[in-house]
Amino acid sequence: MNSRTTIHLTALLLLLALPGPLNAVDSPGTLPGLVPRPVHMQAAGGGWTLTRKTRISAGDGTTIEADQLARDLSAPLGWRLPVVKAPPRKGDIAMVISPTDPLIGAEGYRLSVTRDRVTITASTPAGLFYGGVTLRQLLPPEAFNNHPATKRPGAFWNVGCVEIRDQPRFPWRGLLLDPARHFLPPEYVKRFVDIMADHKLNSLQLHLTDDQGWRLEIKKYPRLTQIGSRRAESPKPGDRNQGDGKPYGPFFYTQQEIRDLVAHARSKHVTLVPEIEIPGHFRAALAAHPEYSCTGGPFEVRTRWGVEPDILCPGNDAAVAFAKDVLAEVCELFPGRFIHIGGDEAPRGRWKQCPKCQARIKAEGLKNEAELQTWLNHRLEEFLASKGRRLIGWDEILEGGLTPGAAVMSWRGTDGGLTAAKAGHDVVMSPTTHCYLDYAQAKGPGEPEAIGGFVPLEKVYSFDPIPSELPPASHPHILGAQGNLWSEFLQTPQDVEYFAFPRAAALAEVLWSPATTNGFADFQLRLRTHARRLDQLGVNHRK
Ligand code: TNX
Repeated sequence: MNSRTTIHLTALLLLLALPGPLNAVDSPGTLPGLVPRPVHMQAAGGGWTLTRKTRISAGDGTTIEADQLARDLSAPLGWRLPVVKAPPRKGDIAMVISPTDPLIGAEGYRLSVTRDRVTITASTPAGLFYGGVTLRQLLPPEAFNNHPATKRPGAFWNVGCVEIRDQPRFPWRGLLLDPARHFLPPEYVKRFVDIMADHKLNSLQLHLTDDQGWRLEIKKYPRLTQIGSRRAESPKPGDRNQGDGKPYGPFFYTQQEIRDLVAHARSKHVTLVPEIEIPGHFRAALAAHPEYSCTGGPFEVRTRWGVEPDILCPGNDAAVAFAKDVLAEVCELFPGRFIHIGGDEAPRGRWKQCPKCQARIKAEGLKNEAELQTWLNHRLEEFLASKGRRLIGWDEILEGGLTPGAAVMSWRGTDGGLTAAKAGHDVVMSPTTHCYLDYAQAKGPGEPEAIGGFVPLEKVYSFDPIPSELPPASHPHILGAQGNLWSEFLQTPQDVEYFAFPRAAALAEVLWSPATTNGFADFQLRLRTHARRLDQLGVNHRK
């Protein structure tokens, strides 16, 4: 490299590192740092300006999304864009529902920015919402702040003219939060939903129960939260085999808080997927109800991480009824299609010794304990189907044979998902290799303590949820993927955000953008702009 190239390179790097001007499209023709990258984007000359006179012209059926956009922009603007049921004037933002547009699927949109106006067209409210998210990303990063970006009245924001046509590659674009190990207050879960929606992520799994805590109010069984929502202590930071001596809890979500969360998530087009672990990771439930175990207990809520040998006793009719009762209340609270029953890491040793479980195996003609878990899943699946819902579980539910309608979340690699998809089951990919956002993202003394593993940003970005061995006819069975923020070592919302970002932004792009357009270098370049949005949002992202 000669010295001239070096100077040019240095100048370029300096330019990239400097905080940019207020408009996000730095010059016509360059790509603004949109994350995830849209399917099609054509920049043109000139621009549109958001001023004090800008209104949102809401076409038929668009008012809710128009109000949402006005609300999302009101904090950084310091005023609320008026939403009007009138044709757009020069300078306005127009929202249009066009139900028959074949070019935009269920969640797709077109966004047209001309000198005269911005037009967002979609065939559904979700599409309009995502068009709004893209428009906010076209504005300066300050558009993501909670406070007015400027004190100057009538201050304006520019957007370069651009035509965007966009739709997601996958319908399930998910993350998992684990309030069972370390609780996250409902207000924080709302904020997390907002941040997800800003990345066009649309599915949030809540891991509500585990050995270390039961975090959901169940009216029929008040002991679940009276006993199960607290533990005597937690593992000590720095030495997971020692206790910290600090009582933890009671922490749980009331049913009212869940209803409120569901409504909030719905407004951001995020589906909440409740996970109730059955039959394993069940110790907090057994502390409250030892009668549903194989041995009868007594038990305490687990105070160390790891896998618990005592699990639900499927040989006992009352225990099966208990599981269904819990799921009945869960179905009342969560309107989404899928109910997650966990199913992972359920050691079957107790079942081997349990006369009731052995009697069940015999009576039902089952081969072994793995088939007993399938038998249990079958009961749960029928129960959920009777309420119009579908069962999803971790890939262990494949071991004794899958029940007919079950969907699989593949975490121990992608093979389980591959097998299930080939057999005609729906699959969400969540392999530890690419999707475990609780694993370290970098090495070095400055990095926080983590559970183990190593999943750097580039690894997440390189993920393709569709295994190359899967025949094209089965591709539609891959619903998408999910990044998991298991929280043994994520004690606070700040920890969650540090582990989530920027990796969740990479996953969002994997799930939204066409596989062919993705290039890590291009993503990294756009991430510079996107990191400024995360700063404005106050997200504790890894820099
Ligand atoms: C495995 S993934 C688990 C979780 C842990 C996680 C830690 C899965 C279905 N089970 O219980 O929190 O590893 O990375």
